[in-house]
Amino acid sequence: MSTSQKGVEFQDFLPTMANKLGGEGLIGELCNGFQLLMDVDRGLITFESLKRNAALLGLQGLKDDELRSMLSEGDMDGDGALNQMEFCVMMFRLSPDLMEESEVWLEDALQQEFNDL
Ligand SMILES: [Ca+2]
Repeated sequence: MSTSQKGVEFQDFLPTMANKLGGEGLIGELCNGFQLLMDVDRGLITFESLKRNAALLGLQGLKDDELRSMLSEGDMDGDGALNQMEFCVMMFRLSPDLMEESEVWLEDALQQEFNDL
């Protein structure tokens, strides 16, 4: 497992989000993605729950093996699923390409959140 990957390019994306939310709000928002993806019964993101919910997040273009590699990338304790902490850490290590796609659903999620207020 590669833990030395550096240079994730958040530069385009983070300032906008940070302005809207503040630093802690931004982290909270990224972690909220966990709620959308998790298997409600287990409270974990499993391959099945990730696959089931990927389309919600605009990630339906990802193939099974890409979803699996997302999981194994983030899975630090080796149980084959992501808990919230693992997911949050993974969000910060995602590839720039994926962040670009995620920006769309994050914007949507933000919109909904603001609408709810
Ligand atoms: Ca895990």
